[in-house]
Formats: sequence, structure tokens, C-alpha cells
Amino acid sequence: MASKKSPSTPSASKPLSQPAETHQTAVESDPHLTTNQGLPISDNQNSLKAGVRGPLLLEDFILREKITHFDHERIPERIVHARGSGAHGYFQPYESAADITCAGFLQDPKKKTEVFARFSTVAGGAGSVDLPRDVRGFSVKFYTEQGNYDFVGNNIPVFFIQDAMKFPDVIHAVKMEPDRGFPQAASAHATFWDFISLTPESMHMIMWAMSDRAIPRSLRMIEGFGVHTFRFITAEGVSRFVKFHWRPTIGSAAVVWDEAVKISGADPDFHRRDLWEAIERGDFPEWELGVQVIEESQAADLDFDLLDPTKLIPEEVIPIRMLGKMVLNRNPVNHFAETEQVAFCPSHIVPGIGFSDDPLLQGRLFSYLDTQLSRLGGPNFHQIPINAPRCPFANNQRDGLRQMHVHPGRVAYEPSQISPPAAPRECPMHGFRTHPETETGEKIRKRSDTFADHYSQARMFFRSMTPPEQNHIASALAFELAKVEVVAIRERMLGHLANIAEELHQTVADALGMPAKGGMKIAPAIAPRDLPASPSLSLIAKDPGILKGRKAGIFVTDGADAAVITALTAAFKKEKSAVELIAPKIGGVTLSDGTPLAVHHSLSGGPSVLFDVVAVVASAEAIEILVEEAAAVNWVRDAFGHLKVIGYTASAKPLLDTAAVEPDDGTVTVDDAKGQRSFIAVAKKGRRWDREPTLRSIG
Ligand code: HDE
Repeated sequence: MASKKSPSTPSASKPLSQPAETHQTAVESDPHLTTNQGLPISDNQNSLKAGVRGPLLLEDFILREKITHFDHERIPERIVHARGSGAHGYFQPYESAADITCAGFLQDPKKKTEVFARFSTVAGGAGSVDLPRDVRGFSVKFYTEQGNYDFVGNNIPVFFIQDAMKFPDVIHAVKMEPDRGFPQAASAHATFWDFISLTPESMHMIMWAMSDRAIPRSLRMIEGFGVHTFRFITAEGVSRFVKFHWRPTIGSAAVVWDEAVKISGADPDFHRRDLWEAIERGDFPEWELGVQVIEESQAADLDFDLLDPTKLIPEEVIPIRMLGKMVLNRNPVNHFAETEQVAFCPSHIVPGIGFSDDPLLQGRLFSYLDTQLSRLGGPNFHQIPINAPRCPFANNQRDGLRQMHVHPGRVAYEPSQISPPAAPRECPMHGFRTHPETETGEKIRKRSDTFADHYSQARMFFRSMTPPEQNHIASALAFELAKVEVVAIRERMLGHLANIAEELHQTVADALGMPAKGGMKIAPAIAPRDLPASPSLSLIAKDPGILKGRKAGIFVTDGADAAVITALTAAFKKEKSAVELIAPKIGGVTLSDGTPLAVHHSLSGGPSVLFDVVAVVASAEAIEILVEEAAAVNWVRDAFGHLKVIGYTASAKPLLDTAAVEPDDGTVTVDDAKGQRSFIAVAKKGRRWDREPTLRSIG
């Protein structure tokens, strides 16, 4: 506990709040390195040996303490969502939501509530890459005055399964296969598709998981969803159903699959770094929190069961009411203490919010507390600073592993006549009350018939996508199924796709080289219906057309035009886009006017996949050499292939020619102010989707 404080990071080893302060103060005035018992250490470089070249002595308690602590540095990683990135911030409501909920943090527009958010992938281990095709977790701990409220959602509004009983199965199927220990963080393997092909309820989620949503450009750009139906309850006890939504204020965007593959090698920490750097440069990620509100009487009119977590309510049917905004403005001080030790539980709610009987949610209410017991070593994990409520908390729970509080007094029960007057008592006025729902029915293990339509919303999702997004879904399915060596699994999946959309089935069958009309015939429990399309589900359709929050990469060389670089950098900054410079060597370049210019990346360390929009500002002499350099040619070729807008000085044109760049609206010369303006205007529109069919076929 009494670890030494580094003089350069005065608060680094300090608990965020809470007790234990006493452990620190003992060393605060002592600059020496000590053991955990406070014994000053005279030599931190050499172990105790029998002679300078002799064996180590068991007596070296200092070495043993240091190594033992090191050996136990890791705690069990989360069984799912192991790889995460976190940040601190606040939530502030726009106005009082008292008409729908009495939750304290949603009442006063002047009041900010402290939050900690953690974003994660699902399938991979803690050391896996940031950009596999996967669902992203979206968790937020609100430290409210009525206790901690944990929002534990995903970036996809529906789930693979309808009943908690199936969760270990779907996760075992997607995780690395147990005999061989691979693949890590990938659904493209036989066991996943084996399970999915036998689980028709997963088809809607599969459409989302194969869509661009599963390869987000940035964690700052993901949408978040509560998935299940929850309740909002007013002070008068009126209950309504709600579906939660988080919307990033800079809009959502994805990478293209080939970028995801390359980014995973070029920067496995792409998302974590992006979140960290954005917060460090003051470009704070923001999300609006909203709800779709459904009157209890309205629930029966919906054409699906609100308790079924494989269904969503289109915004076109019930619009989202925005309640307030979350801003993440502070990076963690210590990844382990905060991001790793944070414990989210869907059962952590506050008055004004309630659960529905969704059988997946009901299972989760048990699971998260249970998992913390093994991950965080016992029932006192709420005392770890990142988990501790910021409001006072008191009860008669005592002792247990890793107890950090020293509870005074002889009474740890109630009722009691001898407890002090200030001892905690239940509070009928302000205490949490479960909504008094009437439950009737047999004890039964059975899926409700109202959960049986597995294809209509999958079809709705697919048909709501723009053509490029539909092609991406087909390509993702073809890629994943091509990795499944068991032909029967592929055939069964084709059978499901035929039930979702014939055009999708045919495209994937063609891409797999499976016979025309290939696949198994799968009889749906309920014939799929043609629901109206929901354009709000498409990312491309609601692209905000901004550069804010994006990153530009300018490739510069010796002799490059200083004025052009200055103008472009200023133009991107004006749009609130980050700018990074790339040069053949990390030592930087000397510009046309003789000034030296420092850069952020060398060519090999800064491939164009890391940027949203790129420019090449180069001298003719440098380009003459670079056309022979594969890394430079690929930099441009990839940018073009990934549909990026490319700005270039006329002198750089030979490099574009060597990379077989076909000039189009998205390739713009930037030598003068007019060109620079039109480059920025085109760049704002985002990727050149019209280029894609000329470059890639499905599969
Ligand atoms: Fe989780 N889930 N889950 N899950 N989940 C966990 O809890 C579980 C589900 C989600 O950033 C675990 O602390 C069951 C849906 C997120 O720390 C565990 C079921 C959704 C996170 C667990 C589900 C989620 C978790 C593992 C089916 C979206 C990461 C470590 C009944 C609404 C939280 C932990 C963080 C983590 C169980 C299904 C979201 C094992 C049993 C649906 C974002 O308790």
C-alpha cells in the first residue's frame, strides 16, 4: 500500500477518494524507495548473492517482496469485454425530466453529475487489438447523489440471444476455440457460425455485427444503446417503458474492412490512442443521452414484444427525446486502478429507473455482481475508489476480503436500542422502491410465442442501409463464412440469408462460389414481413459532413512548399480537425523556404490508414525518389483504395500516377488558395463511396 510517490507525478499513487489516505501520508515526506513495510531500500539494482558471481540467497526478502508483488499484478480479466478504454467526465441534463422520471440526476439543468465511461470490445482478451469485427461495449457509471447508476450497454441496439440461459453458449462459440486457442478476437471461425446458424433469433444482430457498426472509426463516434427495455418512473409512481440511446455529437463513422485489417497491424491501440489523444488536446468527446418513451398502454400496439432484446423500435415510429449531454474531459491517471478495476452492474440503478422482465436483462441482474466477486476478489469491490459512490453510503455489512473501512462501534445490525442515534436506518420516503408490477403465470421453461419472428427486423435493417452499406454486409458475411471450413454451416447460413433478403442471399452465395440458389431451406417459425425501412439506422445516410473530430495526415518532403503546408494546417484546424505530418524520416524535413519542420510520423509509422483525409505536399525532387519507394506508393494507393479525399501539389502527381490513382472528384490539387478551399469542402463530405464499386468486388 505504502508505495513511494514519484516526485514528478504528485498525485499518481493517491487514492481518488475514500480512506487509505493514512497509508500515504507516512511516505509523503520520505523520498526514499521503501519496501511495502516502509523499510528504506539501499540497492534497487542488485539482488543478494553468495559472492558477486554466486547464486541468489533465499534470504533476500526485498527481492522476494518485489517479485511476488509483480507476479500478482494481473487480476482475472473480464470474461467478455476484456479490452477496454475509459475516461472521466460529467453528465448534464438539458431540462428537468420530472414528467417521466424522478431520477435525481435528470432533474436540474444546472447540475453536473460526475461519470466514468468505459468502452470495450467483446470477444478478445485484454491484450487483443482495437479493431476486430466486434460489438463495442458502452458503459457509464453515473456517481449520482442517490447512489451509483450504471448504464451497461452496447453500440448495437439488439442482442444475439433472447434468454440469459444462452449467454455462456454464444460467448464460448465466439471466443477462441478451446482446443487450439485461436482465433483471438474474431468471429470468422467455425464455432461461432455453427452456433449462429442454429440460432435463428441471432439473425437481426448478425446483420448489425456484419455491418460497418462493428468496425467503428473511433470510440468517440459510436452510438450507445441500453438494448433492453427499461422503465422510467415518476415521483407519483407512474411507470413508462423506455429504450436508452447515446448519440455522439460529432456523428458516427466506420473504417472500411481493409483499413481495419491494416490498422490492426499499424496501430493495435488505434481506438484507445484516439480517445486518449482527443481528450489530451481538449477535443472532448460528447454524447447526448436520449430515450424513446413508450406508454404502458402503447406497448401492446407494437408489432413485436418489448421484452424481446432482439428487436428495436425505429426512431421513425417513436422519436428519441434527448435528455442531456455527457462530456468526457479527463483521462484516467492509472489504467489498472480505474479502467480495469471499474465494476459495472446493470443492477446498480437509482430511484426513477426500473427493469423490465426481458429475460436477458433479468439474467444480467445476477451475473455482474457475481463476476465482480471473482475479478475483484470479494464483496468489498465497491470500496475501490473508482467504484465507490460519491454520496455517503452506510449499512451493516461488515468485514470480508479486502475490507478497507475500519467500522467503529459494537452494533452491526438493526433494529437496535443501543446503536448511536446516527446509525443508518431504512428510509421509506426516499429509498428505492421496485415498481409494483403484477406478475402471474406458471413456473415454466419456455420462450414466449411473441418472441418468434426472427427475420422481419433483420430484413428491415438490411433494407434500410445505403447500397455501399449493403455491400459491406455482404462482403463481411462472405469473408467470415469463407473462414468456416464446414460446408454444412455455410449452407445453413445461406438458408437464413434467404429468409432475410433474397438479394443478400444471392450475393453472398455468389461470393462464396456456392451453387446458385445454394443453401439449406429453413422454415421460419413466423414468415418474415416487409416492414417500412428506417433510414435512421444507416450511418452513411446521416453522415454529418464535418471534419470536426477527424484527423488529417499531410505527407511532406524536403523542399515542400512551406506556404501550402501552413495554409492546409490552418484550414484543418479551423474545421476542428486534428492534423499530423508524415515524412520519409522521423527527423523531419527542410521546407522550400529553408525552415526545418518537425513531423509526427515516419512513413512506415504513419500509414495513410490512420487518417480520415490525406494530402501530399512534396517537392518534385523528392517525388522522383519516392516513386521507387513501395511505402510511399502504398501510402497513396491505400488512401485512394480506402475512398479518401486526397489533396496533392502538382509536383506530387507522379506519385499518384505510380499508385494508379484515377483522378476523380476526391483528388484535388492544393497549390493555391482556391484548390485548398475546394479540397476542404470535398473532404467534409467524407469518403467517396462512388469510387468503391470500381475498386472492389464483394467477397
Ligand atoms: Fe454483459 N457481461 N452480459 N452484456 N457486458 C459483462 O461483467 C452478461 C450483455 C456488457 O466495461 C461481464 O464486469 C450476461 C448485453 C458490457 O466493464 C459479465 C449477459 C449487453 C460489459 C457479463 C450479458 C452487455 C459487459 C463481464 C446475458 C448490452 C463490459 C465482466 C444475460 C446491453 C462492462 C463484467 C465494462 C460485461 C454478463 C449480455 C454489455 C460476465 C450473463 C445484452 C458493456 O458479468
